[in-house]
Amino acid sequence: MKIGITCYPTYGGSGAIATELGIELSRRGHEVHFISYAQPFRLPHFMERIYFHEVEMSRYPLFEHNNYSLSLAAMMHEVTLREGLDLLHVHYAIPHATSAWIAREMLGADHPLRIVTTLHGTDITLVGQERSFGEITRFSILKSDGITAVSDYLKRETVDSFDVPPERIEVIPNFVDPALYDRGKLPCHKQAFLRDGEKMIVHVSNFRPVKRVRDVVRTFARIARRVPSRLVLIGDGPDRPEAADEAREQGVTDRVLFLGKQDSVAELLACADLFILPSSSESFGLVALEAMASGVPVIATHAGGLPEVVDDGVTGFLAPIGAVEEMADAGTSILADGKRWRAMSAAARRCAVERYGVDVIIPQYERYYERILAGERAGTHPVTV
Ligand code: GMT
Repeated sequence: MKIGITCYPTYGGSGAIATELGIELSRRGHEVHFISYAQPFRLPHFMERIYFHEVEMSRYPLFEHNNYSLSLAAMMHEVTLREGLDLLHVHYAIPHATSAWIAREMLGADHPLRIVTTLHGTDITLVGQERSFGEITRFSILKSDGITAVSDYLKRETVDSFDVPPERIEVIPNFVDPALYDRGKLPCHKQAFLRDGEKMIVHVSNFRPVKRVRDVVRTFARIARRVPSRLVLIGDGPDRPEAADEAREQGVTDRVLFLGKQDSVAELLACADLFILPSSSESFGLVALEAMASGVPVIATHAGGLPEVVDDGVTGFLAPIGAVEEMADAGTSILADGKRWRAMSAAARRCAVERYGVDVIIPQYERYYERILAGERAGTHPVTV
């Protein structure tokens, strides 16, 4: 197949998944064309059968506000014609699904191009529910030939909030490459952060309010009183100062490290002892899966799709949103009991490989593409506005 992939190319789980999907598809013999404003951050320099098409923005002075969605549509149209794409797979509904729809309209009704849209999370739970975006989000989703959601939770949200018929949405969960997240093979950088005997607790996010970074620090502070440990914070975003304030208030500033944005977290997760993700909303929680693949037990909340990823008591622990005492008690008991930690670490790795490994999930995408190309075309469904 010849597949065009569009995603947000900078940081974020949707861009990471879209890029890893492209890499895996190319390994399986498909030709993949990334179409975006920058090269996806997880794309290595050269890989066979992978191409990158940079969307150029018009600099005409009248366009004070940029026209990315239109430039993207124009590039999707051009690449489809030039490269003979069979399918455009867009990640994150807005504006990618809208641009893909414009490109397909430009090609005309007889052109066989098909569009698959993967819903990732905030495109449904936040952005799509802004009053000005609601209708165009729904329209663009419904005009896609295929629609996938990364969790059962996100499917339910899309059905409930956007009145999309449930049979139109296929759940294909996020995935992880077990070979990339292998604590047995990767170098450990623990000595750069920790003193002998200390445990390494990690959080990775974009430091937005939904991530509840104050809860990360509060939970850590309570664990650190009982188990010698340090908190390694990876990523950056608007709530980073909140995390620093909380560390000061909790008196743990000297045990909290801010590493900022990192392209790859595999080597850091490879030596982590515990991962904390206390989000108030999370469609899936890809970083939790990456931690599990690295053999790291995960402390998370019951929010959104997290209970689909973390098996409470087996691969980690789930608590109500904001329940820092519960999370801290669970974290402490896991870290203080070596036998329990080893069992959870092994279970986390096993679950990530057996349920969410690339060899399990990528064939699901391939089969779904085949169904869509064979004519199962959701986009013909009438859109009532
Ligand atoms: O909204 C974000 O946090 C970023 C967004 C993205 O585009 O990367 O993350 C969403 O998609 C990820 C990949 O499918 C999921 O793992 C995250 O759970 C999801 N974020 C939220 O639902 C908040």
